[in-house]
Amino acid sequence: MATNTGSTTAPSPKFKQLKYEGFCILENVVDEALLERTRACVDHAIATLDADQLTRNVSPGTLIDSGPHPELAGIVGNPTALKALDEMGLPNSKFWKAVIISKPPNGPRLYWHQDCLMWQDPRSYSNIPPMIFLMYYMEDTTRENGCLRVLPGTHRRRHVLHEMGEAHTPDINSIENPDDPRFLDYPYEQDVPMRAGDLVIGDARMFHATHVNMSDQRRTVITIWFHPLFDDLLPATQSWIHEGFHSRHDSWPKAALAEIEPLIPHYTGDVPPMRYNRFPDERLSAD
Ligand SMILES: O=C(O)CCC(=O)C(=O)O
Repeated sequence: MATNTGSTTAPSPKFKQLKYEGFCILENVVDEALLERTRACVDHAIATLDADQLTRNVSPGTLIDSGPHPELAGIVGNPTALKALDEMGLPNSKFWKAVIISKPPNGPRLYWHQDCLMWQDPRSYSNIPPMIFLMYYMEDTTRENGCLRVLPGTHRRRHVLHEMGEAHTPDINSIENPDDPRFLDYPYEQDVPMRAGDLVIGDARMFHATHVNMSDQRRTVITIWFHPLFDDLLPATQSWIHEGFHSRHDSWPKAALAEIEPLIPHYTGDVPPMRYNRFPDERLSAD
């Protein structure tokens, strides 16, 4: 399968960091108006949240799906971020879904996990991520209010955490076992404190987690899932992204869909969607 970066020029420093470490940060990519609009959407989503949802997902936080929240279209389609991705050599990104993840005061750690769902696709064993996250924090984050933590390099190297179970199952999301080793510290982990208005782009294959929110304020991130170089993914992967997007967002108002128009996946073949697969096979080694 031909996989290229879509660029003939030298890779940018940001792309190099994403390629070797698994993440990079872009500063000042959201203006105050867009932040305010997104915060209003977050306020509404949290106000109408079913109380059980937070109990079931106490480790990550609210985990509110983008489907019922077309006001997220502004931040999802943020043209500054899309231009930056193109310039980094990751054009033709398609949108799967976004999630509003709000950690209440004293919200616990989020466990270590990676979110790649297409480990059967050869792209998952290449230097071009099959799936990336764009995380926009609504507040400045620090170790005190539960900032992101990452394990650089784990997107391309096998780690002991790969053997520790699947992410986002009910038991780990609800912290059935507080002694689960996915809540521990690991050598070489790195804090990623963020400023509201900046953007962290990460490879979905990289292990990431968060600290406890020890503050008395909630701390919210919008996680947005993109699939760069969509046409280079396997047909079954494209078909799955297409279905995941359209089943959630086709009912968004026309104006919201217009804001994300370049990101809408269109798979026109007849291959059925893949079955999601969160586990790498022997093609991922520890070297
Ligand atoms: O809450 C955070 O800061 C990180 C969220 C996260 O890990 C995810 O969306 O996969």
